[in-house]
Amino acid sequence: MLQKLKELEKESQLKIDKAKNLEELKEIKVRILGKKGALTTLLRSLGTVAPEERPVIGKEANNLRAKLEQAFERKEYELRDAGKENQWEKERIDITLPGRPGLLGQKHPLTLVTEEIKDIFIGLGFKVAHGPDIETDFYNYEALNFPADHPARDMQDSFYITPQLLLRTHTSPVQIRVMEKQAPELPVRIIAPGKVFRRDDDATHSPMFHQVEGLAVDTDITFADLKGTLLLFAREMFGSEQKIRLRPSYFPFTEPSAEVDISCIMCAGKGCRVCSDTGWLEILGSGMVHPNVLEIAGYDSRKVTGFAFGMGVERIAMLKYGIGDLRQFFTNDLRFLKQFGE
Ligand code: 2NL
Repeated sequence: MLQKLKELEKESQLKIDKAKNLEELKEIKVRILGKKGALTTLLRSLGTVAPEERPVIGKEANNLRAKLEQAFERKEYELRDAGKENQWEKERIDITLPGRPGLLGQKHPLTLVTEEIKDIFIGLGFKVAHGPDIETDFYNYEALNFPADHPARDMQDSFYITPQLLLRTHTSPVQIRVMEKQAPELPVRIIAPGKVFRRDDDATHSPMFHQVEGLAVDTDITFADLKGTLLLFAREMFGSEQKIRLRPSYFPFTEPSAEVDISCIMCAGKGCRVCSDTGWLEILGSGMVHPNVLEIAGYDSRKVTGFAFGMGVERIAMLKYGIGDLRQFFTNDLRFLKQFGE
C-alpha cells in the first residue's frame, strides 16, 4: 500500500508538470484528488490492510493529499502567469486603484487640556520641564518641607517601591531638580506637567492622574505676581469674564498658601448644582515658596522669593467639557474619546 502511494505521488507530479494549460490541470486534479480520483480510490481499499498498519498508511495518504494540493496550486499560478510580462500583472495588483486611507486618531482630552495649559504659560515665558515618575523620598517629600511624620508619607498613602523609592505623588520634584541644577542662576520660570500617583480609587479619584505645577523664582516675586498670573490663566482658560478668589490654605512647601477659585462656569457665579450654590469652583492650590524649600534647592531665601501652584488636569478637563465621571478618561471607550478635539 505504501508502495502504491509512492507510485501515485511520482505519477501525479509528472502529470502536473506536463499540464499545458489550466483546463488540462483541472482535469488532472479531478482524476487524482476528486471523489472518484486515484487517491480516493486507493484509500477505499484501506479496509484490506492489517488494522495495526491502517493509522500509518492513513497518515501517509493525508500527507500526500496536502503535498499534491500544494503542487496543483503552484502549477495553477505558474500557468496563470504565463504570457504576462509585467510584475504587477503577475501579482494581480491594480496599481491604478487609490490607496486605502490611513485611520487617523485624535488627541486624548487630557492631552488637549494639558497642551492648552502649557501654551498659556509658555506665552508668559515659562519653560516646560519633565522628570522621572519614580522618585526618591528626598525629592518627593524631604526637599518639599514635609515633616517625617506627615500623613502623606505613610506607606498606606503612596505607592512605595522601597522605603526610599516611590511613584511621585506630585510633579514638584521636577521643579526641585530644575532649581538644584540651575541655582543660583535666576530667574526660574517653569511648568511641570505629568502623571502622578496616589493610593486612591473611587468615582472621583484615580490611582494615576495628571498634574501641572508651575514655579517662578526671582529677586522680586510677590504675592501680587501669583495673583496676576493665575487671573490671566483663568481668563485664557475659561473666558475673559472670569473672576478669581483666593482663600487661605496650607501646604508644607508654601507660606502663605492659597486655594484659587474661579467663578462658576455653569452659572457665572449665581449659584447652581455644579458649584453647590456657592458661585465658585476650586481649581488649584498655590502659595509663596517656603524659604526652607528655596534653601534646600540652593537659593538664598533672604535674597530671592517665588510663587508656585499646582492643578489637577482631570478636574480642569471635567469642568471645561462638563464630564461627570473621572473614570471615563481611562476606560478608552472611543464613543467618549471621539467627542473631543481636532
Ligand atoms: C494642588 C496644590 C501646589 C505647589 C503645588 C510647589 C512646588 C515647589 C515649591 C513650592 Cl518646587 N510649591 N508646588 C505649590 C502649591 C500648591 O499644588 O492642589 N495641586 C493639585
